[in-house]
This record gives sequence, structure tokens and C-alpha cells, in this order.
Amino acid sequence: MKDPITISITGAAGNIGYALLFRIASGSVFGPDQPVNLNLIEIEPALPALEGVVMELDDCAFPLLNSIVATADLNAGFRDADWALLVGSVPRKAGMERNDLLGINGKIFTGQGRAIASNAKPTCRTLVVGNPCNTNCLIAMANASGMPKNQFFAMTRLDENRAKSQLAKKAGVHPSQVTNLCIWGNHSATQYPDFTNAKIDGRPVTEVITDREWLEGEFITTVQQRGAAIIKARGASSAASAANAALDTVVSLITPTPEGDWHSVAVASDGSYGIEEGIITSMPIKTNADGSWEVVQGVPVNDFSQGKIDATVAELKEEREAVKDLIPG
Ligand code: NAX
Repeated sequence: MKDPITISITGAAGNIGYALLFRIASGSVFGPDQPVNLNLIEIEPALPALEGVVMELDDCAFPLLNSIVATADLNAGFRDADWALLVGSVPRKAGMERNDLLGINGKIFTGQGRAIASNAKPTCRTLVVGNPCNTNCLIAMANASGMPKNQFFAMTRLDENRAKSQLAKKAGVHPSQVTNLCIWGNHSATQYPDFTNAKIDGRPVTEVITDREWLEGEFITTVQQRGAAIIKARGASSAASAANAALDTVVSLITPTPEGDWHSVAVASDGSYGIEEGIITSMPIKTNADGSWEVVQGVPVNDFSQGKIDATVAELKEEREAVKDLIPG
């Protein structure tokens, strides 16, 4: 048996948290020989509900679950973390402007970024799920003084999975046959699911699906609006599929990417593809055999794609401007 690793999860009593914790504790993310410590972080009013979740975790008697901490204290919550999954945030309420949400949630991520830097392992990787996740990630990263920027990620994997599923349905194939699907930009309605480089069984999607109008129109808007469609149908936002995507992200970042493929996750831009350095933007990423990751270079960007990427990057810059007070010089 390996030494336990510590996974800190904020918003652990929420819907995504509920769909996330049991899979981590069962070993289906870090492997059947990897014990885990779960550090569950919530705000004070949610601690009683969190206690119920802890009781359920106890009742599973998971062989790989080494310890559980349930706390509202960020220092205790992020202590010795190997992974910080930042799920908790305040949902947008009626009448709230996007900038209000940015301000309210942004403040959460300054404190969490600082607490990660002070308490987590220096190698800790942070994945932000709570929305607006790209900009929240930027805030956490900027406040986590001393932590390398390449250890911060924001989740766009749900968008990738949604896009693969839509393409597979249209082509009449299984989603596992769809590869090379990159989400560019922001996890928002401006994101660009890049069908131009995606493949089905190794063939360009554009050869398999010849309905270009659908690809450029309905396909993109369906992926962009999928979150809203789920809320409309379910009366609640995506939870199980979001948790699944968070775990897919972690697995893809600790497992070498199959040769020639890539996965989508938002990272601090290094200037690749002309995207301003430091912006947290989704890009094509591959994980190397030594566990490091890099931006896949040379993915063709045609004029259509460039227009879409420019629009979503422009939105990210606006969001950064709106929270500039939360980003230390
Ligand atoms: P819930 O409202 O069910 O749960 C959120 C939990 O976070 C609550 O238990 C709350 O007490 C806790 N929380 C709030 N502020 C906190 C803080 N400062 N520290 C610790 N915990 C705190 O929401 P849920 O459905 O679980 O969604 C969580 C977040 O994921 C939301 O921001 C949501 O918008 C976002 N999503 C992101 C997605 C993505 O693809 N990146 C997709 C799904 C989801 O919409």
C-alpha cells in the first residue's frame, strides 16, 4: 500500500460534492492501491449537512479511506493537500449581474488561494469548479503566493464531454470514438468547442459529419447552452456530470495522454496561440509520462476558429478587469 494522499474539497456538502466524494473514497480516481485522506471544507451553516455526508462516508467502510476532516477552517482544510478541488461557491441569484457574482465569489478565492499557499504541499494541484471558474482560478492562483502557476486549473472538461456526446449522437457512434476535442476559452456561453480538429475513429469530424451548418451553428450553441438546458429540465444545475468531469480532469492530469490526442482544461496561458500570458483559458493539453503537462502546439486554427477564440478570450479579459482589485500586483 502507498502512503495516503490528501484531497481537499470545498463545497463538500453541496450537490457536486455529494457526487464526487464517494468516487474518490472508493479508489476509482487515484487507483486501487492509493489510500486517501478527505479534507472536507464548508461554510459554518453547512457543517451540520456536511456531518451527514461524513456519516455516510463512514457507513461505506471504504478500505482506501484513511481519514476524514470536516471543517470550516481553511488552514485545517488545506493542510498537506496534494489536490485542492475548489467546488464551493455562491450560485447566481435572480437579479444578480455577472459582475456581482464575480465580486462575491472572487472574495472566496482570495482566501482559499492564500490558505493553499500556506498549508498545502508545495506540489499541490488546484482544480477550480465553482463558477465563474476561469476567473476564480485566476484569483486563487494570484493569491497563492509562491505556488507555481502551472499547478492551477479550471474545469472545462464537462464542456468537452458534452461536445463529444453531441458529435457522437450526430454521427451515430459511441462517444469514446470521438477524440481531439478541444474547448477553447471560458467556461461560459462564449466557449468554443473546436469541431474543426476533432476526430471520429481517427477521421476528421468534418468528413464524417458533412452538415457544416449544424457544426457551425446548432452544435456549438447546444454545447454552450447545455448547462442552462439541464437547469431547465432538472430544476437544478448539473451535478453528477460535473463531478464526473472533475474526476475525468484529475485522471487526465495524472495519466499520460494517448499519443496524438489531447484533453481540455483551463490553464494559465503561456502565450501559446497568441493568447495573452497569464489568462486562465481552456486549451488543448497533454499529460506526459513523467506527470508534467504541456499545451499541445500546432493545432490548426482557421479563421472561423480564430474569431470564436478571440471572442471568448475577450470575455476572460473583461472578467479579469472586473476583479482586478482581488489580484495582487
Ligand atoms: P451547491 O449549491 O449544491 O453546493 C455548493 C456548496 O458550496 C454549498 O454546500 C455551500 O455551502 C458551499 N460553499 C459556498 N461558499 C463556500 C465557501 N466559501 N467555502 C466552502 N464551501 C462553500 O452547488 P453545486 O451544484 O455543488 O455547484 C458548485 C459550483 O459548481 C457552482 O459554482 C456551480 O456554478 C459550479 N459548476 C461548475 C461547472 C463547470 O463546468 N465548471 C459545471 C457545474 C456547476 O454549474
